[in-house]
Amino acid sequence: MLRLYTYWRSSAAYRVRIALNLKGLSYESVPVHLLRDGGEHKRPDYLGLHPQGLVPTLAADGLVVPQSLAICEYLEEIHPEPRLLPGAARDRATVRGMALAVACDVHPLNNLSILQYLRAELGADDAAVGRWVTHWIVRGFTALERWVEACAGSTPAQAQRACYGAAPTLADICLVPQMYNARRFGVDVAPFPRLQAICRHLEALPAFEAARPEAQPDSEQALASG
Ligand SMILES: N[C@@H](CCC(=O)N[C@@H](CS)C(=O)NCC(=O)O)C(=O)O
Repeated sequence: MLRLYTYWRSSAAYRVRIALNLKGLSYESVPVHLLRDGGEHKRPDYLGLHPQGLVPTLAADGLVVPQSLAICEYLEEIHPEPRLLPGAARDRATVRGMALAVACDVHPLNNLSILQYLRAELGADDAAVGRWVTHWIVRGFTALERWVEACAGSTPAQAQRACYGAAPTLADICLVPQMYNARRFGVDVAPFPRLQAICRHLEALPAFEAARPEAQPDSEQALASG
């Protein structure tokens, strides 16, 4: 049985939920609340699973895998279909590049502990934190919008339903949660029409719909409705 340590609003966990759903793998969700009691991810029992104290973590048959992209690649290797990475090495390189552009160069800068540090250690107020988050998301999305457009090449526009081609890949698994973050932080995403169109299309697919934060059993919405 696959067990996913997750938090409904965590975009890194959202990536893994999409990957599991796309591959049709059932899993048990173990909620790790990032805010309650100072953060359940900082407890010794969780640190025993994930030395960095971040979500998500995947546990399966005695194996424990921290880091969302390592988890997605592990799932890809043990359940190759449907593919999250294209068949040709050159296409895989592009998809991995796009995924890393979000996962390494955008997402960490709007992560909870970074924003807490800005507030507590550097004295940033809400407005400054908002400017910080917006700056890094806009910078990352500007590049990704251009990159996705360049990759569209000669394919008809409707064939480019995802970041790279028609089918969802690891790049989309990173983009959709980051778009969720952008909206949540009130970032104006109008300058990114391609990224928006891709997200609209993907968010309607069952695998993405079931992975969205508000659909999780530990979401504020789910807990409020009992
Ligand atoms: N690179 C990591 C990032 C994980 C990460 O930053 N998780 C966030 C939630 S999206 C977290 O646990 N934050 C807790 C904190 O910053 O204290 C991954 O892809 O798994």
